[in-house]
Amino acid sequence: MTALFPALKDPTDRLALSFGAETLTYEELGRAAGALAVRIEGAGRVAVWATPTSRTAVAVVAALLAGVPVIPVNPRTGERELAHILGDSAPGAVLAGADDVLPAALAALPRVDVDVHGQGPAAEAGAPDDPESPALIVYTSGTTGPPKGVVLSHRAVAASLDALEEAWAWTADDVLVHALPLFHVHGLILGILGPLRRGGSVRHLGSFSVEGVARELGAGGGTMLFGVPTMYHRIADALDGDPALVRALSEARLLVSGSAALPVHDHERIAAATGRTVVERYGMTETLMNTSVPVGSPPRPGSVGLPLRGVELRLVEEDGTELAAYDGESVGEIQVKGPNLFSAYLNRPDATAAAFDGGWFRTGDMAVREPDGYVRIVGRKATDLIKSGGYKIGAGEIENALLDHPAVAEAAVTGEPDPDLGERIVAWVVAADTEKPPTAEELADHVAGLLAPHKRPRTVHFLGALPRNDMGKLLKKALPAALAESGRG
Ligand code: MCA
Ligand code: AMP
Repeated sequence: MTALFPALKDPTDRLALSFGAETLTYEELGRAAGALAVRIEGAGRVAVWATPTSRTAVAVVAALLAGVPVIPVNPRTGERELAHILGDSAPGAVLAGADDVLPAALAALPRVDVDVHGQGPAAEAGAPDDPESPALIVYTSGTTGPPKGVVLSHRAVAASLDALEEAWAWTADDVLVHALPLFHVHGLILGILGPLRRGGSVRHLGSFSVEGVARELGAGGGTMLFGVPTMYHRIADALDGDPALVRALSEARLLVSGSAALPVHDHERIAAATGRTVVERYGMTETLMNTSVPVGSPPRPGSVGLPLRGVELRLVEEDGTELAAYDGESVGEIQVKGPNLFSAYLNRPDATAAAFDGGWFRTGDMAVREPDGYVRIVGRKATDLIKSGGYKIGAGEIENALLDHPAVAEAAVTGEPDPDLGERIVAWVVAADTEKPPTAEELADHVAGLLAPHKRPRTVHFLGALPRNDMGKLLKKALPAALAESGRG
């Protein structure tokens, strides 16, 4: 395979990264990452304290150059989730900024400070001896149990980014604007490694704001925007009465949404105000990118487009039969094959084996195919997986965290439709002492502290008992009726 970052081979003073006032040219990035790569060679795996800063970008590029697998860590990860990630992935060191304050579990590891102005020998371009060697281990939630570490190879990263180059006509002239977190595939692999692989540049906003998008896409010179549907929803809400935002979006070359479905209503509001259509692409931590609406094709709100180069996609019925129909109505589970796929779940051969059906990866997403091959996602197999703000969250991990609160006797978690977040986490709780139930805020803080703030329940309902069948199995569908009956709804 080619080097991951060809632009670091003969680096120029072109802008590579900008995080607010902090900017790095390819030459500066090459020197900083080159210096850091030398320091971490042979470190085994490294955890990266993935703040939305240039340090994270430099640390990840350095590790990839050194052939050291990276575990990006959400700086807001709660204690239980962090303990699981560190126990499972066993990093040999943590890379963080000199002034970052790390939680005890990470502070116990050998620490390597990331100096974004480090002066090393110019970096190698980053061609691993073995393309199958692990590049990143990204943790992702399942329906039950703690998150699993998805091992992504150099081959998978390069293949997926190069397929997007073709689908989006993505070049070194592109300036990508985004505000995504840097501990998931969307923000880190697509949003940072993507522009760097093309030799283009990225302007990261630090945190999402509609004003920031207008500023960086407009006068800031941005040509592309990546976001989750919640961000596009907030943009759509703001378009009326914000001519600068309308102009910035109208002038952008490409607006891309992913990580969850962008409602047709938001597609339409953006198209009506700006004349631009948002392109949707469909991916997953385990598969990186699978499909996209190709740039320049007619608008298709509600569709995630066609399989990307190298990706084979099929729909499979419940009984395992492959669907032949391209009729826009026969629903099957999406299964995929291709060079974009992950290598394995770390330390979980059982889960890895269960995720495949004769070489095809079972995505758990349900879809139909239109006569021209366009894929439309219509649902998800597992109701216990929630997508909130573009984050995948397992109901089971939140239920377990809630049950660990001394004032909680029983707990169930569901995802309810939410106009802003797509789905909102709702907790249904039986208090240990029904006379003195905990507050909703207390429970949200408890979950945020153990797992992560984005996993906290946004609504908490208190019930006298959870609805169960004769076998004692929880009936999640009956929760709203139980609440109405209890007179508390
Ligand atoms: C609130 N906060 C708390 C608590 N409540 N902190 C601790 N305890 C609490 N009880 C803090 C938060 O940390 C945050 O701080 C602030 O309050 C607001 O948090 P929140 O309400 O969660 O923010 P939001 O408004 O709901 O965020 C919307 C968002 C966010 C910006 C759209 O959901 C987001 O960034 N989503 C991106 C998800 C993503 O990248 N997914 C990719 C995975 P502060 O304000 O300081 O931040 S999917 C993927 O990778 C696949 C491959 C794909 O297809 O893309
Ligand atoms: P994650 O496990 O966090 O990587 O999330 C992957 C999941 O996000 C997929 O299995 C889909 O359910 C969902 N997803 C990603 N992109 C889209 C999209 N454009 N439309 C609908 N769902 C999407």
